[in-house]
Amino acid sequence: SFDPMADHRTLFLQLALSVDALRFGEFTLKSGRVSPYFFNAGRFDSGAALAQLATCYADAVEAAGVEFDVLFGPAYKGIPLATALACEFARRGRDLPVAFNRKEAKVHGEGGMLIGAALEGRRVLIVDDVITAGTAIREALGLIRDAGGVPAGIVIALDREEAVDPAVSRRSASQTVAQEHGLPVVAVARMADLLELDAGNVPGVPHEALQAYRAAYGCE
Ligand code: OMP
Repeated sequence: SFDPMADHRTLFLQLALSVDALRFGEFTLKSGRVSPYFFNAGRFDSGAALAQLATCYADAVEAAGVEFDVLFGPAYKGIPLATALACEFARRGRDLPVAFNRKEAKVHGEGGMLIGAALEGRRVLIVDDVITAGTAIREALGLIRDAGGVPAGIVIALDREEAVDPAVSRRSASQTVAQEHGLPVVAVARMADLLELDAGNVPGVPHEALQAYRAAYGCE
């Protein structure tokens, strides 16, 4: 039978549920919004889990056809994600440079805020965990431009597809970032995929609470 969800979406959501990276309850987000679900990329805390997650990211990036020269993982959550993705691309025959930032400026030693490959003059793909209001992604774009890099796109595991101010606009934060910066925002899975998976009756997923949250804050 026809599966309307691309493989990497289903695989990622099932993987996230199995390692408890996707949890349900009551969570206060960075934006202050109270959400019935939370995605914690820190639960991908073993080599095997990170490797499987990286295959999902790589499949999503390849399906989207984004062109870039270097991977960038924003501190902290993006660091293992970009690194694991670089390993996965190498396994697929493409050895890509990878870089990340530190959060605290270092005054001794090598100094600077960036670690790893140079960004200057290169097309940079940001690798991060989740987008809600887009604040974290905007910060990463600033870091890359300050280092002379050219942002080429963003890949995240989960697009929560939330409108920043639903009373003003129902456009999602990811759509807004994509339009403002003229960049592709690639998500391995989206809130809509979670609801679709849920429609298949996954135990423990509070369908009505998720639907209500999406009706209140989701993009159209
Ligand atoms: P924005 O900066 O609002 O896009 O939120 C993204 C950040 O919020 C992530 O990098 C996390 O630090 C955190 N977050 C999660 O990790 N998982 C979620 O499900 C939701 C959030 C959040 O606070 O919105």
